[in-house]
Amino acid sequence: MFDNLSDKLQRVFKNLRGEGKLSAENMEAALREIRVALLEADVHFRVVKQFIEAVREKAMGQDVLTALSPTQQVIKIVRDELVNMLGAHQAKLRTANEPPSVYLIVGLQGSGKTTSAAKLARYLSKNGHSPILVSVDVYRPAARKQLSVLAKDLKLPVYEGTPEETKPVELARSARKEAVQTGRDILLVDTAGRLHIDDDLMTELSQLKDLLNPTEILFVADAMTGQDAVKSADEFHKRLGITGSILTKMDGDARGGAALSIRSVTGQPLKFVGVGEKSDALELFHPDRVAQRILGMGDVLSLIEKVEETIDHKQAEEMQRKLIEDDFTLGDFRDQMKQIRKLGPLESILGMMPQIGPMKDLKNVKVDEKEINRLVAIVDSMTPKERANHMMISGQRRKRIAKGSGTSVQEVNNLLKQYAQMRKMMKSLTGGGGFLGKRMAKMMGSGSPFGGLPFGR
Ligand SMILES: Nc1nc2c(ncn2[C@@H]2O[C@H](COP(=O)(O)OP(=O)(O)OP(=O)(O)O)[C@@H](O)[C@H]2O)c(=O)[nH]1
Ligand SMILES: [Mg+2]
Repeated sequence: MFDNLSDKLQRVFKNLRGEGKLSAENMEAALREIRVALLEADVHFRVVKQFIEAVREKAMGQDVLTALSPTQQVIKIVRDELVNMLGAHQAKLRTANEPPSVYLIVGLQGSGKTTSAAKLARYLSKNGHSPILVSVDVYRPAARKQLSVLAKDLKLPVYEGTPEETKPVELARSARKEAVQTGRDILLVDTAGRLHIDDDLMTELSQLKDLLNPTEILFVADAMTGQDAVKSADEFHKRLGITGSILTKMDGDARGGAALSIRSVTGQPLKFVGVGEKSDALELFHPDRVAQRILGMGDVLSLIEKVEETIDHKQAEEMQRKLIEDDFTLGDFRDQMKQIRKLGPLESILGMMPQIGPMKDLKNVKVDEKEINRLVAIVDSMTPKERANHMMISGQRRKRIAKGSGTSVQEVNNLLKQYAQMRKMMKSLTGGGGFLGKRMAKMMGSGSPFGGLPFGR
């Protein structure tokens, strides 16, 4: 998402480093380039202006220019300013003193309100809350149904309303009553969107605000709409007073400008980002981590958290034991690939790696997730005996396996080769530490073909 910006900033720093001594002149040139990079990433011009001024002021200070490693200092200044611009701290959701806390979800049509409401409910229930949902979108016929379906999938309660309740405020009032009666501590209110901000929409939202006295008014913005998202966030804030934003579709190829501007323009923090259509594709927004990522320093913390969350520790330990005892079969190879696949889109994982040293080239690695599925299919087509001992797989059997998995003999051969390579490499990597944490980093850094995984350039 921040690829272009990230590339450009890193080039600026590289050039600065190449200059040897840092001077007011080459610092000015660097600032100009940073400015262009930010504008090209679609960051709001006012935010860019503020940013550049803040960096200039700090970077032109005497001690920076004469410091031992001036470029390092400049990078640190840019990093700190990025964090500042993004909101300094991870902004938590607030809760009311007396439950239920009401979160009003607002935004333009199609921005992702309903999806985000469901994602938030899931997130909250996983974090010790008991949310209930209600849709007050009485205009689009399928809107309320959409939320009900999502909630049912998540096994979370939703207030469906009665046939008599045709107005948003009526639905909201009853939903809150229901929340109190059923002991739910958070009520998520999904509202209707409009193509453009209009008075009707704002009046309706104001009425809901007056009625519910929400703890959070979360503005949902579609990152793909770039500056339009920022502009409407600003307008919603002026008319309604939002308390934070959720930026959706960050998994798309948006240039990231909205993410970088929305906090500065509204003065309200970006709390979550949506990174996919599924209910679990919601992430807390960490300004410092995102800044690190933009500067190519990687987001190792998020990566570790993700691995921790996803990896089955028992299985990882078992895997480790097998590796040490040289007992790592094709079946294990398959299971490991499945685990890695569970981590989510591999590109997003690689994006969290620091872009330094041997890892720098990782950015250009193309990950073919279909390829992983094919490999899994090949191993699935083997007999348990074959999975335990790959040496017994004859040419004839390779043909059958290829047929059974809808692949070619060549692909089967390749997989067996990769597996053999992986075993060899694993043998040289045995030792203490978490399996997919340290190991994965080592595997990647070693310049090996990703432990036989289907990563190509
Ligand atoms: N890729 C991706 N798609 C998303 C994300 N969030 C929402 N979507 C998709 O965007 C589309 C619109 O989402 P909705 O949640 O229905 O949007 P809405 O704001 O409720 O729309 P209205 O109720 O019509 O105003 C759906 O197809 C969602 O699956 C996201 O983070 N990533
Ligand atoms: Mg909706």
